[in-house]
Amino acid sequence: MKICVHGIGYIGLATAALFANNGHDVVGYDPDEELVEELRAGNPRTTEAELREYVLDALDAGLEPSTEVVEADCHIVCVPTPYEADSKRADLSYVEMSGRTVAEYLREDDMVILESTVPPGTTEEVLAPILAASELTPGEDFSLAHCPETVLPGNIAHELVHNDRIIGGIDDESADKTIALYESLVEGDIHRAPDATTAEFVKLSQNAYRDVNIAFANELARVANDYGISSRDAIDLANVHPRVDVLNPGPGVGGHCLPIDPWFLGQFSDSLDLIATARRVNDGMVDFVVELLDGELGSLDDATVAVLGVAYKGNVDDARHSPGLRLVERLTAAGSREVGAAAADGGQLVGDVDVRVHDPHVRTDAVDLVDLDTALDGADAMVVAAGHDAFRDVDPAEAADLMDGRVVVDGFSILDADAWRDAGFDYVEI
Ligand code: SAJ
Repeated sequence: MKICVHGIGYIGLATAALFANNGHDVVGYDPDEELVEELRAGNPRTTEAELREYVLDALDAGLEPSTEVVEADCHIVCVPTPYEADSKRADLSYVEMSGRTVAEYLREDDMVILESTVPPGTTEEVLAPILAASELTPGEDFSLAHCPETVLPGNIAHELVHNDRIIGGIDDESADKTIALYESLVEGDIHRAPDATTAEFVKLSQNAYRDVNIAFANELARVANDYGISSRDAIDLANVHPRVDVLNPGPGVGGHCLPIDPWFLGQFSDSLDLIATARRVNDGMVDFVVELLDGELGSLDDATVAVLGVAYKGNVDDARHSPGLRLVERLTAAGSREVGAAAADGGQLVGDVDVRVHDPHVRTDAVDLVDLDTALDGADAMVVAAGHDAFRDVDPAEAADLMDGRVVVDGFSILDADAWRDAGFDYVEI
């Protein structure tokens, strides 16, 4: 089939590669000329080694990155759906723009598939009317379905092929055609949703489920701290029960999915309660880290803190919405230096915190990154804010030589606690 993938930034590129590696004639459209040039030169932006190989194979197989849309048997929309932080609503402008573009190129019997993560109702209520501007009728003259992506960053090449997929069409024939297409590509099972809105809802529910479960672990961590016990020990023991599986607490939830997608469930519903609370619990974990630091140091006033890790999770290079970045912001932001209770209620207002940031994987303009020794040199405290394996190798004796203070807050419980304590550190884990 001739396929046109709209948006080849991240998931779109992987999706375009999936189709090209399965013998389809694929054009990957993106208006970003630099991105298209880089791909044409054989330089995909990903740092995932397997995905890189997978994309290079696809380019060999004829995947054509392009700044031009083409007529195609199937248009797959993989554009971003950023969220508006204040309103917690999805910005659907890229989906709408893609819809208008697809409408210009649409022919009878073509297929249109939306893969972007969107609020329930988007395929039927937003995209279908825009595509109808082609003067073809959705569901009658062309098929339209939602097939959400589910790949885990860090393991994209594998999950792209092996994960189950959920597909919901705006009518039965749209679903049938889309299911047949994906069945020819993936090794996971294809599950038919009753309609496109359900497929959209399912994708958001999966991420909200994970977010709520992480919030539960995070709340346990805060409560355990009040009782002076280790939440990790407690969770390990709780999980021996056959029907209990508590996730891992940490300094918060980052990435472009979990901190955002749950809010999309509330785009056309007023019923979010637990899901919204979980979001706040997870976002509040950065304050918990600040409280721990403040408590261990006696005061954060004029302290020097080394933050290790601004990736949103371990061993990835993606810093979007990361707890590490939020922590840096929280420690340095002028208006947010109240620790614990608000200053007016007896809480303490801390002075300037000198924050040094190190991350071996991330490249970002959001913060100044320094090497490990520079970060630790003269620091009063060190915080592990991303679970990179590389941090396991930080030598406590060398850290003790460099640092002024002896406080370590381990957000992911990845350091060897005994080794750090033996080197004289006050070691605290979340
Ligand atoms: N995290 C914890 N504790 C845990 C697990 C995760 O604090 O026990 C944190 C991580 O450190 C990270 C955040 O949660 O900051 C999210 O990481 P993640 O590995 O749970 O998920 P993502 O965001 O990388 O990918 C998720 C996945 N969704 C689910 O697991 C339900 C992935 O399958 C989706 O494709 C992806 O969102 C997406 O694109 O929506």
